[in-house]
Amino acid sequence: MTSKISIVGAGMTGSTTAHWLAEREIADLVLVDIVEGMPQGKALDLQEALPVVGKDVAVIGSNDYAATKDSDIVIITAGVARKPGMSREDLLTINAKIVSEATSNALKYSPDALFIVLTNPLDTMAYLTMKIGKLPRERIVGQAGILDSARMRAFVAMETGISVENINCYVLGGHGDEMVPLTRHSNVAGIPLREFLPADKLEAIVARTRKGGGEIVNLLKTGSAYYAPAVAVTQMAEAILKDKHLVVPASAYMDGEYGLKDMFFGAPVRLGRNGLEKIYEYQLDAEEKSALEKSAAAVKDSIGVMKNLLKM
Ligand code: TXD
Repeated sequence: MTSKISIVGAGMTGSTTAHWLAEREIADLVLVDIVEGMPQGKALDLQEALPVVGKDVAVIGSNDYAATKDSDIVIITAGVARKPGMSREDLLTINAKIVSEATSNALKYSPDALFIVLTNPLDTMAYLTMKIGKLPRERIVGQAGILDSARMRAFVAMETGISVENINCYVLGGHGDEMVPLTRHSNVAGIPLREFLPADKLEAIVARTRKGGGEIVNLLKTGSAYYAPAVAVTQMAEAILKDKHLVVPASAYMDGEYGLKDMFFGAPVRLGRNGLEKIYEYQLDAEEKSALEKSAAAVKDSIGVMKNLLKM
């Protein structure tokens, strides 16, 4: 492989990301974690699976960032995950320290890498990565929107019995319970979702989407979702390495878009080989704007708390 992706945090999300990425055969992979032996063990297990599926990808596990040298992309999933009753914000204090360390260490060995952050609270941790790494906004995005939109798509498919391939949904805003599922912009085979489903069903889908992460946390009892988040970040990494100019919902640094400044927020972004190429702005009606402002306020609060905590 000519490309290299390093995944920091070889827990549920990190290792599942390695699995999806290996299947795509787009880059050699490195898993880094602080737990001794664990990333090595998972990497070796995955390496031994690849002959069966016929994929030629090198997978290395390590506790040392030296193994990540010259990565094209660094994916950060290191940190603690939610337990039942916890919000994503509850993770802030612990994860801020872990993400800061991960960013600095990864940059030592891959000064030109693009970063994709998953660690929660997502928009705040992406902001932290950008500031700690002194990265231009092109080089750092956070994964949230593909996942949130995929959840909404899955719920619409369950409700309608129609193929997920026909269902397009868009979720805007922060990766928290105030996220904004855009029903007006979502559709089934081009037919607006609002025409396709009765209002009460649609409302229930919006509510379930907003709490989609919590639903899984409550079922699992230990840890949070990982299959869907991992395949979402895989799609982002693939779009970057293949220079696809793919537009996906993701968390990006806002510099005036949607009237927001100096914060990360979920919006449609175009991804290519240089990372973030462009942020698109939807025309929003008054109701959508007010939902967006609520979501932005929640993210701003979280970033404010982190800045105080780290005296940034
Ligand atoms: O879509 C999204 N953005 C999310 C984010 C979807 C799923 C998970 N999301 C968040 O990712 C979640 O809320 C957590 O903050 C992270 C990681 O979740 P995961 O489910 O993968 O948690 P695990 O299984 O506990 O794995 C975390 C790993 C674990 O192996 C730790 O040993 C490791 O992180 N860890 C570290 N690795 C490297 N360096 C340091 N300092 C470190 N600290 C912990």
